[in-house]
Amino acid sequence: MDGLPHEDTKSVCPLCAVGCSVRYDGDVDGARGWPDAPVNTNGELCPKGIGAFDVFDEEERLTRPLVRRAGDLEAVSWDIAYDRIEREFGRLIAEYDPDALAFLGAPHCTNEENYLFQKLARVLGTNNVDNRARLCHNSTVSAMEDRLGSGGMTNSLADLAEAEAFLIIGSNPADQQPVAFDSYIRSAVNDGAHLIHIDPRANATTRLADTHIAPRPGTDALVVALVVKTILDEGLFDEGFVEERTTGFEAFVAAVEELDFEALAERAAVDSHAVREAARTFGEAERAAVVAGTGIEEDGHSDTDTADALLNLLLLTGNIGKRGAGMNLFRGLTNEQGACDAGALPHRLPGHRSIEDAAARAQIGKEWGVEPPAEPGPTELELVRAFGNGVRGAFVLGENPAVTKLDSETVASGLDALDFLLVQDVTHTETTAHADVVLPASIWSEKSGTVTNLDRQVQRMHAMEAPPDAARRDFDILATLGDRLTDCEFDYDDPAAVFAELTAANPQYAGMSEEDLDSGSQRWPFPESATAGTDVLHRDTFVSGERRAPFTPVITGDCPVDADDDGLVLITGSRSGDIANTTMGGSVGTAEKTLAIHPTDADERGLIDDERVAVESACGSVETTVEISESVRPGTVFLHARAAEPLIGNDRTTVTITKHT
Ligand SMILES: Nc1nc2c(c(=O)[nH]1)N[C@H]1C(S)=C(S)[C@@H](COP(=O)(O)OP(=O)(O)OC[C@H]3O[C@@H](n4cnc5c(=O)[nH]c(N)nc54)[C@H](O)[C@@H]3O)O[C@H]1N2
Ligand SMILES: Nc1nc2c(c(=O)[nH]1)N[C@H]1C(S)=C(S)[C@@H](COP(=O)(O)OP(=O)(O)OC[C@H]3O[C@@H](n4cnc5c(=O)[nH]c(N)nc54)[C@H](O)[C@@H]3O)O[C@H]1N2
Ligand code: SF4
Ligand SMILES: [Mo]
Repeated sequence: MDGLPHEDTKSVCPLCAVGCSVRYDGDVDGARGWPDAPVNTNGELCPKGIGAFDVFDEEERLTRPLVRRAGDLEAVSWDIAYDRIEREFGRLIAEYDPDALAFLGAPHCTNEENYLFQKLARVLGTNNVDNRARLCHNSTVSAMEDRLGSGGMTNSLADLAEAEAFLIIGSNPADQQPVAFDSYIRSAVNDGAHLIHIDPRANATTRLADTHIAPRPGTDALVVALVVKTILDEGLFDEGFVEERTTGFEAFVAAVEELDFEALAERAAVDSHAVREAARTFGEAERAAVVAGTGIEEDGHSDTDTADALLNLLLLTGNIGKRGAGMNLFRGLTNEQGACDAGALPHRLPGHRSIEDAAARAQIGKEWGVEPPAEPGPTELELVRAFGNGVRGAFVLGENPAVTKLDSETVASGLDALDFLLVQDVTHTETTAHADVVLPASIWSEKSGTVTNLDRQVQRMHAMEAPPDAARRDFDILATLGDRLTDCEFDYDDPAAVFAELTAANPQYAGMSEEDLDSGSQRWPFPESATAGTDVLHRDTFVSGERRAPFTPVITGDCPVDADDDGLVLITGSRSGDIANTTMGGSVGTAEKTLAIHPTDADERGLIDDERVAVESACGSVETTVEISESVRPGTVFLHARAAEPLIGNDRTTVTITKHT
């Protein structure tokens, strides 16, 4: 290879879930889009996307399979590596049972790869398969699944441009999903739509907002309940929708009436007037949309209070099942949606069908020759917690749990306690350091297949170059492992053959074909009879099959909001789930390493701008530079997620700050 990708081959940007189309046009300066692409319809790319071909440093690539011998990882042939995996997996299943294995997969990988990955796990006899989509948006997806029947973004990016009001909460799309923000939301706001931003910190998204509400971290559910209370008090709700499409309204109203507006506003430390104004803006709009991100998932906890409060708001105002509205989860990684659609989830088969659905299991079983087990597996975090204790062997596909799951010490000792760890990655990571076998895989530009973006569009990737040296495509590795480790059919010529099987196993993809995808995208649900997928979900009935969705209780319970006397609540953001900012890029920029602190808190501690300080939490400490800023609220400090890593435990973090001596 000449080191550069082939010109004019089309693929999908690997750097976030917006799913912009990219190609290499021979210009060494970077990737390009093209007009009429499915998402970036004017051919626009954000600066990150333009650099998509430079994400991986060739020097750092894994190019040979590695096997641990006498403590060291040694380069070996593929056959030797496969033999070792076959032996170890076989031994663990014989000595324990298939549930002694865990499979952590892979929003950086394609739909076909995730499908093969979960098929491998299930054919071996375990539902211990999950992917890190869980970590980013767990509570929002669970709340949506429970109440609406689907965790998928309810609307499309294109129809969001019709919204008259946006409520963006715990999300900073101006920085994190720039093309979605600039091409769809910014244009609507420029045309007169309102933008309400709820975030304890002002960021790039706030610049476009007409209202910014900065609650105490962790009080979002409460603030949304106050918005709901105003809408009810002022009669701004959609009576017709409530009557026809919801249940539990009376009990809900009774609970909201009980709320003491001023006391709760004080608890969240928000301005009552601003909350009421925001409620009027949202309630009076004909079409109003919620955009939610990882900020309402802080703590890694799985409670769904905020997501439930937001769904209550949307049901109350009739903003579900129509254009320019809905619950729009702005996902993070390129194929986070697709990894879930393909079944890399412990409780779901391909197409989000419950693992407990006997008919679905039987249908899949007919295709595979072996039925998947009926018992749902644990979640990714539960699996990681069980490393070395219940879980004896793990297969990690394109993840870096040593850094990104739980606190790093717990994970490191768990990884060491495993009898056998297989990692399939493109580079050395903190996780490969614990591995028994490392398989050198492929990056996005070396592979073909499909990925599914945040607004449910399936798009096709085409390989532009070959993997370096002895590295292989993820797809080929997974097919070989399936062949070697199981008695089932894993003999696929190419990703198209797997996509055909996936569309048979996943009713939401039924009727799609890789060939048709070449001329654009196809959106799920895509029933075979239709010529196009559904852009707005829940129109006449909810995906759950029900005509009505329930209101849920209003939760205003204790919020873990205050630090003790000297402490400050740490908020993090600019979460780096992507390859550029984490393993490959290695570090955050200098500007992002600063600790944003409010002038009042800085004064109290005698801190000045650019001063070096130590920030300490119960888990660890980091050194950083002070940046006095009104972008954060008093009582909180902000640090880039990557820089904050040593400080984060399993709960909301409070920190103390001392001058560096
Ligand atoms: N401390 C901390 N924890 C976090 C976050 C944080 O910022 N800080 N962010 C959270 C978020 S939002 C996310 S999404 C997760 C991310 O969690 P992870 O996904 O575990 O983190 P990454 O570093 O993106 O790991 C991805 C790995 O996949 C490899 N890779 C990339 N492309 C391919 C491919 O095509 N094939 C294969 N086989 N490997 C590939 C990369 O080299 C990298 O090692 O972490 C969450 N947890
Ligand atoms: N450039 C770039 N883009 C990316 C990524 C990347 O690494 N780099 N990663 C991708 C990935 S994997 C993901 S998951 C997405 C993440 O994208 P976002 O979900 O937008 O993630 P963040 O910027 O980490 O956090 C969003 C906001 O949540 C706020 N927040 C913190 N605590 C609270 C709280 O209690 N309440 C409220 N309301 N807000 C709070 C933070 O201040 C921050 O402004 O970005 C994707 N896009
Ligand atoms: S918005 Fe996301 S998908 Fe689009 S170019 Fe930027 S990083 Fe790539
Ligand atoms: Mo993420």
